[in-house]
Amino acid sequence: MSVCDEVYAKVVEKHPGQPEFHQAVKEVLESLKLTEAKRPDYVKYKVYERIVEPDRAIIFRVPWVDDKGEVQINRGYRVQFNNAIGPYKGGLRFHPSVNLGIIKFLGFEQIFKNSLTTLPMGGAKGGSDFDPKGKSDMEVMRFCQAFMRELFRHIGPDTDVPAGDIGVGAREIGYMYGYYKKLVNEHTGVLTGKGLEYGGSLIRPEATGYGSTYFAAEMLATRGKEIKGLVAAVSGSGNVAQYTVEKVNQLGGKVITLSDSNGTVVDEKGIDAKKLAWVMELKNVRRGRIEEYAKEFNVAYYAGKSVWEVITEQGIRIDLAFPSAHENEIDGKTASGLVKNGCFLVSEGANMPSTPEAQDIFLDNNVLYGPAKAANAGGVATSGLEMSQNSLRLSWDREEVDMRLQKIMKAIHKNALDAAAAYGHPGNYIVGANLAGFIKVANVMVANGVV
Ligand code: NDP
Ligand code: 2IT
Repeated sequence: MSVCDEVYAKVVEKHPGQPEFHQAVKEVLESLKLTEAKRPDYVKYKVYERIVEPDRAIIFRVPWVDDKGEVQINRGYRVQFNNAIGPYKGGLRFHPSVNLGIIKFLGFEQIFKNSLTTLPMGGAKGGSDFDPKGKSDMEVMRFCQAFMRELFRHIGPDTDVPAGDIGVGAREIGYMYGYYKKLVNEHTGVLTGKGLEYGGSLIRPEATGYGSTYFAAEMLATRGKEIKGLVAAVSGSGNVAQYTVEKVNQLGGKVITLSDSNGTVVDEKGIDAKKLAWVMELKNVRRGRIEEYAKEFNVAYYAGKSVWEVITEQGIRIDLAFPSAHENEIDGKTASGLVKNGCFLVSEGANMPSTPEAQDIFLDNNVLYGPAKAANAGGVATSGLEMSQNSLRLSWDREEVDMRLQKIMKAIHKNALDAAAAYGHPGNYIVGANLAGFIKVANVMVANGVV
């Protein structure tokens, strides 16, 4: 049995009932096995054992009062996973499905993703089982303040810098930042994704979707292809999905799908800039459902179906897939459906959107498969650029930030490809991203001793 196999068995035993965490760890350890023989120092320093155990996991009660005057109790989390290469960094997710296992899987992935960005950031994640859907702005504000009332003592610009994720966007970051400032009496870069007027960075809202599209373009270039003229399916209709559509359009592609947790729309004519502006108003201002798109533009709506089920069941031809909603949204069946319907590239905007079975199907069918920790790293990379600007006390213009983002996505793509080739798996971006992300962190964990 390899060391990594033993470590995985222990993780399953010591973290029961956390299947998403097991899934994320298993995929990474499969890749890390390749380093065991070459790096006896990693074995000696027990880097594999140490990297799967969070530095700390903070769980707290979040009591708040709703508009009816009733007391509500949610649970808050912050898992600070690894700070070998920089302060803890990673988003906050507000969604009823949040539990400790979900936050641990996301925090674990973040270690390698953040390392890949080339910037000095450790890995963390947090959030709550609070559901912002259907809540008034004042309720969301009171929740955010209650959440920060505990979180503030665990974070700081050189300690841990949270940001957004599902259910946490500009509004929530604004309320949390305002309350942090009130509590600590400091105006610092303690959160990213801030509004432009109080320390935010241009391009941060766009960065995850733009980044996963840039990553797709890099993968296509290895086969002498470009996005221009290709048909894409995007899932979700939140932050990542919206800016993926924008960038695919700008690069001359056509996006024909969007979804939310209620269903999927298919618009064969393409979701152009005008329709996208309508979606942004629907989702970010009115906070409505994607079903309204079907009525507004007279296209098909599939209630209760994911984008991937609709493509599979309706036999819709696509070239590119950008899963941008949530974990495990593509399973083995729909992965086969995608391949059957012409899909030859998957660039993951969401975190861990493909099940292990789906990943195997993509690899077996020579699909250009860009795993989340590489493909969606543009978001946290631009958070890193926001931190740099906060430290410098100046702001870069759009062109400067976008140029840096593009450079980072190119570097991630190259480093992943190089690592995959160096360890005998050319073209396998899963192995490449895991190893390129890991080696930097592991070297520091050896250099800094057993801490
Ligand atoms: P948003 O909250 O802005 O949007 C999420 C979208 O996904 C919504 O359309 C939502 O539908 C849908 N969705 C979420 N959960 C489910 C579910 N369980 N079933 C069906 N649909 C669901 O989040 P983001 O766009 O920020 O995040 C999307 C993904 O991208 C997540 O996996 C996140 O971790 C990842 N990511 C985000 C980054 C960022 O910078 N924001 C960076 C890197 C990755 P509904 O409104 O109905 O819930
Ligand atoms: O999953 C992710 O990388 C994010 N939600 C963004 C994290 C960040 O700190 O910008």
